[in-house]
Amino acid sequence: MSKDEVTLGEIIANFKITGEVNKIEQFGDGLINQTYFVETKGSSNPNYILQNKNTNIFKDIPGMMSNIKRVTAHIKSKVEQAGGDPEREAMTVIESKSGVPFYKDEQGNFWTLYLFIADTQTYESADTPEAAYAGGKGIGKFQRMLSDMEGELTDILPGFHNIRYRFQQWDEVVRKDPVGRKKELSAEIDWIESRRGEMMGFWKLVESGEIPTRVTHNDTKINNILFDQKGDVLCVIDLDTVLSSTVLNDFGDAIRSYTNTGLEDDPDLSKVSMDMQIFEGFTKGYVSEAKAFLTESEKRYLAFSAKFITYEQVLRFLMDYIDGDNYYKVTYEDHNLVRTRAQYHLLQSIEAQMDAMNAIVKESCSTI
Ligand code: ADP
Ligand code: GN1
Ligand code: MG
Repeated sequence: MSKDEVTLGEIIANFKITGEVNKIEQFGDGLINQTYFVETKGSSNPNYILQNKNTNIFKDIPGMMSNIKRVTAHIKSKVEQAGGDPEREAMTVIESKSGVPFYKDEQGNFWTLYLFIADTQTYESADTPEAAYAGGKGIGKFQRMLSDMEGELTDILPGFHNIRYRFQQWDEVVRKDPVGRKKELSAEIDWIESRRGEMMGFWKLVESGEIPTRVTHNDTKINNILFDQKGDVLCVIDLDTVLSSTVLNDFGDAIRSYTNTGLEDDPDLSKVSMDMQIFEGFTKGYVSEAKAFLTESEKRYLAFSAKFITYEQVLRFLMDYIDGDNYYKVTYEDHNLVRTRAQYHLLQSIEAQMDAMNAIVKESCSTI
């Protein structure tokens, strides 16, 4: 084993695992945490997913893990009632040897461990309307299973999809311009400012309660879902952001990633657009499950939520670029600016197709 593996091996030794560690390697394409695959010796022992949690972003890991324990316990009970496999259809948190769902090392880093769910597939975008339908059904089912969970979750990320809060952050970062990047960005800043009123208008409906608050995932991009070999959603993962918010965040963020014909950080804007057939597939799958709880006000804003979340993502990438790249992992100097432009191109494509999107939502809600 390499030096890093030895160190990681020492971390894992603090968790209640079954079997002996064979190999540890970096895993996945997440933008926030460091993720590792932990292989154990012997085919009867489970493998694991180890994560070094990003404490720059997550300030309350015990609170986060307590939310995740509650959500996974609730989902597992639903899966069991339906005769499914709770270790494949829900995340399983492995406790540390001191009996808590995380381990804090001597440097103050927080680590978590989950059972690895084998024989799955992950994607960066949906290739077919059928795949999008499966994804929509998966997110709708995730929300439906949690729709009767009692008690509030701890708000470990205050203001996460709260655009009023994002504008406060934005105003401060733009004012400070800490690394002097603002002077080149007047067009990009105008993309944000010209839509500010519209976005606040929507958010006021959430603040007034006209659009209700429920248990939501808040990071439903397609690579946070494990599909089985048949292409059905097996398990919704990356539960770090489970919070009480509007389900529209989950629908909107999924549309932002599923329907994109290019990459989230595509330097070639001609590849980026919103695919209507994928939108239709996802919407139909989502509504088939979510009709059990959606209110009229939620249905009315489903299509708009894709615009809202994509706009928010443009703002977040641009804000991080102006701030000097402190939030998202970047692999080259202008990465956050490239992401900003690609997401803005997607936003324009969504805006151009809004009438057709609303028509599909209306039809799906009345016929399914
Ligand atoms: P991040 O918060 O950095 O996005 P994720 O929790 O999404 O981290 O994990 C990164 C990747 O690791 C996922 O996209 C997925 O491919 C894989 N992964 C995470 N948890 C599991 C699991 N329990 N079983 C199998 N694969 C997983
Ligand atoms: C982050 O953790 P990951 O890579 O699944 C981010 C999301 C963004 C996304 C953009 C906690 O998601 O909000 O939409 O990157 N997660 C957090 O790809 O900020
Ligand atoms: Mg992720």
